[in-house]
Amino acid sequence: APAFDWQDPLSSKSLLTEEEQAISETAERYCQEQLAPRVLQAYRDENYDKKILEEMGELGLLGSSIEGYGCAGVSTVAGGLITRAVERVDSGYRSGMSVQSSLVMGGIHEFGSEELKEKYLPGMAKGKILGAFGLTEPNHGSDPGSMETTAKPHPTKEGYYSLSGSKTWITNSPISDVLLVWAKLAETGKIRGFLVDRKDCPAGTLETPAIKNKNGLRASITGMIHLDNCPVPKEHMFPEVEGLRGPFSCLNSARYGIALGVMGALEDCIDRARTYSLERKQFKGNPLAKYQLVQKKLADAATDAAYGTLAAIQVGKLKDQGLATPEMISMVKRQNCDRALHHARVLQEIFGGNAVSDEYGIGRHVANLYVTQTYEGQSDIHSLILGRAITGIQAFV
Ligand code: TGC
Ligand code: FAD
Repeated sequence: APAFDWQDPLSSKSLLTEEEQAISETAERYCQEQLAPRVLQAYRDENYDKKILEEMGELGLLGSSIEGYGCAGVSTVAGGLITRAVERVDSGYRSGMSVQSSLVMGGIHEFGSEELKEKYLPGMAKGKILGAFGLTEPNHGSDPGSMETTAKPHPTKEGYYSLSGSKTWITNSPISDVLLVWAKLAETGKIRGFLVDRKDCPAGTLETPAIKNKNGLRASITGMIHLDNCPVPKEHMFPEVEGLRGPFSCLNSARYGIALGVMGALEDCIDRARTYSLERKQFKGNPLAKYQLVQKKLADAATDAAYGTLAAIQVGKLKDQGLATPEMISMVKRQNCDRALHHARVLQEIFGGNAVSDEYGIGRHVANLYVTQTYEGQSDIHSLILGRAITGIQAFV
């Protein structure tokens, strides 16, 4: 008779191919052996070790669903299982990887010229060239369509655009070699994607200061991008795509990765809370796990983790068949981030005062999961995307 597995209650594993299971195991092993031992200190020091991307590159974990250019070409679900393994350790480590893989490599692969793909993708797949994705601006977060960053023909350099403007809250920007910057072309007012290569930028035209003292995602590095008449070769503008379809197409993949990724963070919270509740005794030597209120917290969290995982696997399979809509991705991104944050906060209560110590890890997940609910479309924005699809009425403005 089958036995109930509290770590995979609805047997999501049975939906995976052998290759997907093998990729998941490789990623989980790397993350538990190599990332888990260093995350506490990294979080305390607010330090992101960029060697991590090289290590991931050696294992073929970067840009994993891209075919060719040194990438593994695995399924969307397999890519999601990688983000889940990384996020089980820390959302910040997953963030660094998502930006590299989905937002920048994915963008170059989908919209870049053949020359750009050949020039950048193999080095990025190895984690030797690091990327950042600049969409959000100080005055325009949920509404990137109102961005102020502009690109116009460079006044003195033939064959170059000149980019000016500021982006903020940009993952990896201080350590990035290439920055995918979205800017409005002055001639048309349309949004275009520009691949800014740091080594081509004269002094004073590109600054990427770090944003320090974050109270979440501290194991990831975040910064700004300041462009002051920065010269960018015309062939570094994505040739075909214009408008928000460009950045949002990249976001579809990254949002999918978050949907499965945060299930890893939630599962780690469940695992830690279960262990703690079995060990900690209160009232006549009983473990906390004996009390019904504690069991309900674990049951609620395990149920949403299992449902969220199944839903994300389903959307991944549809995506590979060309049958996924952006709204499906909004649904799993919103639901899984909201439920992961909610349950992490509830499970934190099981640790009592000890939850306040960073040694127990639960507070770190709570702080990180707030960020996952906020970036790549805050949950209320995804509600409006879904509401628009359900009613046909746009409620953003
Ligand atoms: P809207 O009218 O809805 O659309 C404008 C154009 O874009 C197209 N489009 C999409 N295309 C592909 N995939 C999608 N998901 C798409 N969503 C929209 C749409 O078809 C249209 O195309 P066209 O050709 O007709 O022009 O635009 P809007 O201005 O009304 O948008 C509203 C809204 C709220 C949907 C949108 O602005 C939104 O999603 N806002 C959230 C902003 C956001 O997600 N920012 C993410 C920044 S990057 C980031 O956070 C990285 S964190 C990384 C990490 O560390 O892990
Ligand atoms: P705002 O847009 O000001 O929204 C504030 C609140 O108002 C939200 O709750 C929102 O839902 C709500 N709201 C806004 N408009 C409406 C409306 N019409 N109806 C109802 N409610 C509304 N961006 C990048 O481009 N690249 C990155 O790599 C990146 N990395 C990030 C890393 C971190 C650590 C963080 C914190 C953010 C990152 N971001 C990045 C930015 C992120 O995408 C934005 O923070 C997010 O899109 C929200 O924008 P905002 O912070 O300006 O909030």
